[in-house]
Amino acid sequence: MAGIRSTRTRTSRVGANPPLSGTARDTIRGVTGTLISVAPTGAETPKSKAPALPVTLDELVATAKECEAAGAAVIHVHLRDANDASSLDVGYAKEVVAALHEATDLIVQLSTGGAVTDPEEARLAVLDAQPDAASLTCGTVNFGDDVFLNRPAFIAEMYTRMQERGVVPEFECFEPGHLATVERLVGKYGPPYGGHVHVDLVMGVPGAMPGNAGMVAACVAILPDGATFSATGVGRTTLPVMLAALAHGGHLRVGMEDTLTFAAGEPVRDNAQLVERAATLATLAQRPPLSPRAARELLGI
Ligand code: KMH
Ligand code: ZN
Repeated sequence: MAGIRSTRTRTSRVGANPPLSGTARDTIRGVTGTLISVAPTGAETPKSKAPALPVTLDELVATAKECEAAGAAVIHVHLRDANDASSLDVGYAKEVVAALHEATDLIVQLSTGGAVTDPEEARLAVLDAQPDAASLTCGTVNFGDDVFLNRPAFIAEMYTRMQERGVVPEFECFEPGHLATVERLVGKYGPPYGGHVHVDLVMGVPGAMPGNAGMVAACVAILPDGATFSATGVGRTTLPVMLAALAHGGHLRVGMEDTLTFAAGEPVRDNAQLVERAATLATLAQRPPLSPRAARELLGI
C-alpha cells in the first residue's frame, strides 16, 4: 500500500514540474532523491547541556554551511535570546533569515512552534519575518511533562496566514490524528502556498506517538493523497525511524533539536555529523540527498 502511494505521489510531482537539468543531486528530484532537513537547535536543550548546539547567529550560520555541505536542503530554525531562552522576536528572525540566505542556498524554515510556553500571538508573528517555509503543528500533544497546545482555531489561523503571506507550511504531526487535521485544513481552506502538501512525522516525543517502523507504516497508510513526508525520531528512536522512512520512500529530518546521542554513550559531535549519517543512509538506499534547488522544486518554493 505504501509503495503504491509513493509511486502515485512521484508521478503527480513529476508531471507537475518540468524536468531539471544540472548537477547529479538535481537529476533525481522527486523520483529517487531524499530531502534532508536539519533541525539544529530546538527550544528545549540548554547550551550548557550540549555545547555544540548552535544558539547565536554566527553559530547558526556556521552550522547551516556545514550541514548544506553534508547534504541538507532545509534548515528548521529555532531562535534563542541572549539568555539561551526560546525567542520569537520578529526583528531577529528577519536578521537570521537574511543571514542564512546570504550564506547558503538552504530553504529557511522558521519554527512557529517555539517552546511550549510561547504565546499564540508571538508564534503567529513569526510569519512576518517572511521565511521560505514554516512549521505548522497540526494538533495538541503531550510533550514530556508539558502540553504543546495547538487549538483548532489557532491552527486554522496559522494555515490561512501562511497562504496569505506566501509561506510554505511543513505540516508537523506528533500523533497519527494530526494527519486528519492536515486533510481537514486542505479540504476546508484549499491547498497550501506552493500547492504541495509535505508532512513531517515527529516521532518518539515522550507522551506522543512512538518512533518505530510499525508507526511509520501506520502513518504512511493514512497520508493525504499526493502528500510527501519526512520523519524524525527523537532520541533513541532516530535510527529506526530514519530507516523505516527511507524504506517507505520518505524523506528525513535530523538534528540536535531531536537527537543528542550519536550512539550508545557517544554524544553527537555536531549537527553536520547527523546530516552526514542521514546522507550516507539515503545514498545506500539509492536515494541520495536532494540539492536545495531540487528541494525547492519538490516543495513548491
Ligand atoms: N519545541 C516544541 C514545543 C516546531 O518547531 O514547530 C515545538 C516544536 C515544533 O519544536
Ligand atoms: Zn522545532
